[in-house]
Amino acid sequence: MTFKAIVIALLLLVVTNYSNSQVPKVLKTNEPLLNTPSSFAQREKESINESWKQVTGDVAGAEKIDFTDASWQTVNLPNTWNAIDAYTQKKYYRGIGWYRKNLLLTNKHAGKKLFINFEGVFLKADVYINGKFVGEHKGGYTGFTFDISSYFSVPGKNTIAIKVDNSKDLDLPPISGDYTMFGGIYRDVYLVSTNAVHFDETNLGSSGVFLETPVVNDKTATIKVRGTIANQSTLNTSLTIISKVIDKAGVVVTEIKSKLKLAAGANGNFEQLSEKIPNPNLWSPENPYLYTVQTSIVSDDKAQTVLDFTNQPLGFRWFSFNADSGFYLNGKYLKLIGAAHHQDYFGLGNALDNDLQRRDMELLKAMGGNFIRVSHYPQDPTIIEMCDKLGILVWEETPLGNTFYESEELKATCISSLKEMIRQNYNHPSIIIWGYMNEVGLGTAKMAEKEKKKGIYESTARFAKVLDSIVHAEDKNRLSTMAQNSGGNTYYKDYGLTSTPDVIGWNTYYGWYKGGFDDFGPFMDKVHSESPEMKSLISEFGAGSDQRLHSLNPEQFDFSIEWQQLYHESYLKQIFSRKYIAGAAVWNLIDFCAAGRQESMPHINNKGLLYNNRTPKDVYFLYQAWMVKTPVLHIASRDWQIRNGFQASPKDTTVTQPVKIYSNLDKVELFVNAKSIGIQSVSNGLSVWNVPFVNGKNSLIAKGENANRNCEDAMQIDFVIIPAILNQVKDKTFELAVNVGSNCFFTDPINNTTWLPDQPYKSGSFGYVGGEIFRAGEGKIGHQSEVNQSRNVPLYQTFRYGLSDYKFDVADGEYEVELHFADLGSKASKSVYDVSESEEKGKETSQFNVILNGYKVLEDFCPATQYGALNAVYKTFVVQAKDLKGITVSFEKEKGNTFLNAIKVRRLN
Ligand code: GCB
Repeated sequence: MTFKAIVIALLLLVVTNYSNSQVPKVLKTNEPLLNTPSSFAQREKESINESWKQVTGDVAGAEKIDFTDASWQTVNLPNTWNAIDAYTQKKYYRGIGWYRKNLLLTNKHAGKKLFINFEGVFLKADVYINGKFVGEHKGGYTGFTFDISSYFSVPGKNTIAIKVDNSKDLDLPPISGDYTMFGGIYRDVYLVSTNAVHFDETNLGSSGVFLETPVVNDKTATIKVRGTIANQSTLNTSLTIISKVIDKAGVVVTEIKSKLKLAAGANGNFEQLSEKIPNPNLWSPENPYLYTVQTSIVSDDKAQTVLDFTNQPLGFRWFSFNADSGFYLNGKYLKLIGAAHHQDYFGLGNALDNDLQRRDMELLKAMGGNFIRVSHYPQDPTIIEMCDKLGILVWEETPLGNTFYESEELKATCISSLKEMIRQNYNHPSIIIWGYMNEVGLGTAKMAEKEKKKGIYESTARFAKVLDSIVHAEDKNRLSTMAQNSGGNTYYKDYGLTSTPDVIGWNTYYGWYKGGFDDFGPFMDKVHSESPEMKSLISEFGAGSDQRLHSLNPEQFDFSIEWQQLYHESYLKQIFSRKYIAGAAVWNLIDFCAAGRQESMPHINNKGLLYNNRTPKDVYFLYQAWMVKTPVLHIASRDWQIRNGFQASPKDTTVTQPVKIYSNLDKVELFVNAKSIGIQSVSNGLSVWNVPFVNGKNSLIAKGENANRNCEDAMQIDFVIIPAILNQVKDKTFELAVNVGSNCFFTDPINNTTWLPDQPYKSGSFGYVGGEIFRAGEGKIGHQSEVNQSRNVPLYQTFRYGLSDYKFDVADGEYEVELHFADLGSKASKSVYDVSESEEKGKETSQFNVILNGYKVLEDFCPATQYGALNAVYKTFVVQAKDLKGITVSFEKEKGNTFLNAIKVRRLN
């Protein structure tokens, strides 16, 4: 082989010819890579993502060669048509869209077998080449490949047209879920060209080659390689199949050879078993050591041409779940701690490039995560490739959630997606469990007709058994799982769903949707004692948070950063103190698009440990403090850089507020404005400080004690002390804003105005008189619907109703009073989520008068009918405060209730 040929061969190895695999940058072997002079692999895999034409809507004749697509937009893949609307409206576009591309094939493609491979198209794809229908694929989260050799003109110009459909279709999973079902060709597309003899490209989108490790322990391991080879040539052929296991240094640690004869046009299977490999380097989160298995098809003639080859990742590891003592990897106890992951990014929808996918997994690893629930559906191949490389154990699942009903088509797609997922990802050592249902009884539980409900549970349970047996038939070495909702414990058990999969995942939201977070541990203990044989882990737990909301008195469902902190602090302790809980995946690693959801950030499910732009929230560092070995030090409530606090008495020059530090160090020292305020021990990753803030800038520096003194974290806080006696403030820039009916400070990120939490009126200060905090259901504060016409949605999602007055004991002068209203209580405002009927029933639409220092400023004021329920209404009035009587806003009920969402007073003169 000439030097040039060797270079070309190596380049081809690196650049073109592998799927989902760990390929050393330069393959060095301790023997010539291939022992034939003129041979190099005859396979090419080329991305064809560029310059597609795209249009939303169905267009007659769009598959035809001579169709004019000049008016369509030009896009590169990955692409979704919901990149904007899903983040701004509940009803984003779900329907048909078309993509077209011209592809010039040159002589190099002549005589090749050609395949088109899609990594993911949501939800249904009809593929046409040069006007002819090639095939259809159903299921939006798994890849698929078509043999298109006979459709293309080579050399020549070819037209690819894809009709994509993301319409809601009850026969296609996911039939339910809060996450956005973005439509489009949102993952990479490849043209694969092979020799006429090649690994089977049409085995459900897989590589056609499957690896197993029949023996694996710390002393020895063997590998089994099996697959199918297609002979699409017109000649009978004799082949040698060579599989080499190559370590990271490029050394071939074992080689297996076998023979296969294939008649013209025939497919044939092969299976190879290696010799024992001594002292395998075991794969684990600390040591994600990957070997490469390079399998080649070599012609048995004199030329010994390499006809095809593939590189697959190999990790030597074994694992087990124990109902009493949790999870073991390579014989050692390991608590699985990580997060679930959705796949969108603000402005891009689900069409992320591979760099962004890689970064998500790096962020999980940097958090100390050793576990991911790839949910609720298979994701980009890059995700699992990264889990292999970084040492993150994987639960991957197919997207049947909430409900199920007997439909042959639905069942068929669930089955095909499950098989595709398993075959496409079979070789990844990071994967340990396959899931096939999420909270599948939850939708059914709400059903009123008893018999119908029973029927659905029974058929769900029957179908779970079918899916479970498919998992085991496809993969004998991994386990099956299903996520169940803690609320459905009894029906899962009654219908046998709890005993169908090998491992049960529990989605538990105690402390968020219901109950307190301290109910979580006892719930798990109960489940464990009732079913001691059940192997369980926590597949979801989480609390929403919004960087604009902070609280010194956080409470359930207030979306404050501080409630999310408390929630995870508590869950981590409870999870770690129960060995039988094999592990836990936080819901969710990253805030994700849930178009139908409203809450504090409409269209976003904000239970992430990171914001959607991938900036970490405080709780990300709490996980680091528990999981990471290198020093971690983080001053928490990091988003809260503009704080306000009430002076306790007029002479005080400081206001004391708590500040948390997350760390894995034993002891931490905190300096406030350059003065140490002490040294504290850290327990469960946490230390809590009482920090005396001065008016104006405050610098906080945390330092590790002793050996870790060099470890430091700092933040600056602008603190505004609110005087105890307001009428002593003579400053004409005086302004006070209140988030009425809320326990939270709300900071408007655009102008930094902080709206204070509400308080009862205190003489000399301010506050409400009478009324109650609005709770939409089960004690949760506020309403979860989007309030329109304001960027400050959370400010309007809470209110106080039934109040008689709002008072400010301000100094004499002229003031502007801003009153903010949005009727949350009227029937018209019923939210799509969780608003209990009883709260809403029988309510009259609220109408009242507003009187400002004795003047009726709003008469027969009925925001819901005049402006629409859930619309922000904002009125300003000018008022004179005289004779030290301050400002009193009075509310006079006519119908329903009086209410107020926010109020601001601003001195004018
Ligand atoms: C669940 C679902 C998940 C939701 C989550 C939530 O139980 O499995 O898809 O996003 O709750 O945040 O409500």
